[in-house]
Amino acid sequence: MTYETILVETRGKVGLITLNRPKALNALNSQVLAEVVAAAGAFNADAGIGAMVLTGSEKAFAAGADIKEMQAMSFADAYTQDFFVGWEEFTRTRKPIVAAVAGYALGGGCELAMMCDFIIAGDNAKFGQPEITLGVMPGMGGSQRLTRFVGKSKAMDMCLTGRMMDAAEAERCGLVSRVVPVAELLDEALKAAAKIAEFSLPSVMMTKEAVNRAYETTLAEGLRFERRLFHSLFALDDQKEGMAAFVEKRKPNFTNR
Ligand code: CO8
Repeated sequence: MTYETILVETRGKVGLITLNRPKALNALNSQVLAEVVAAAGAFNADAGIGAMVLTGSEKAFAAGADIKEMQAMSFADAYTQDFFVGWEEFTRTRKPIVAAVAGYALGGGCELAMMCDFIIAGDNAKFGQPEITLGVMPGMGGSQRLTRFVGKSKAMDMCLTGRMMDAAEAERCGLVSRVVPVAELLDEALKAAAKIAEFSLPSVMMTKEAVNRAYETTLAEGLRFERRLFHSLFALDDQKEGMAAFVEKRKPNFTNR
């Protein structure tokens, strides 16, 4: 597939997707959606890839859904097309995706970052759900995922006032896993993804599945689910290899089997 709104590269075992609509601050239109979903799907299916990084530019990760595309849409259009439902496919990507966020991550941009598995922020990052200022509300998960990340009070504050949160506040409240100088952001995110890609892919994928399950079920069910996955990993050569390597004081050689 030829991409026009994103750049797609591989760095070793890491798939790198860069949102690339600089004139619109990476606003997310239907083409961006189709291309990001296709690129993530292709990396997911590629046996040579163990993890991905999704990033934007230094000025904007993404300044939201494309307001110009949505502006004239009627209720019937939005409802019958189930506008933007395609992003759900992105959230079903089974290999880990690290969001590297610099600059604006607003509206759908903040929601897209939250669809990734964790967020590393540049120190100039600004997060917000400003949909209320446009006469609408979050529509790609902001009211639900942001609330789970930061709790009700701050999510209400963000969604009802439309104010932006800087990187330090985002780290303090658990929206991002770490903040790094913006000049080092991509390297740090690639390093984190490369580290993940060194591990046994089945254990990486099950770990992602288990952490995500914590958001969808009770503690008792989640613990049972985790234990079943944990037991199942003992069926793999990689468990034998990983533990043997520790005992023999050498690096493991995982084969994803
Ligand atoms: N959509 C379309 N174009 C945009 C967007 C956007 N979200 N954001 C910026 N742009 C465009 C501007 O229109 C401008 O284009 P042009 O040069 O042609 O006028 C260009 O990008 C540069 O932007 P600015 O000149 O405004 O740049 P500034 O540095 O002055 O300001 C801001 C940067 C503060 C980020 C400002 O651009 C801004 O406020 N942008 C809009 C932010 C916003 O409201 N985002 C939320 C959008 S709504 C949303 O995401 C809903 C998600 C749910 C949808 C799901 C439906 C089911």
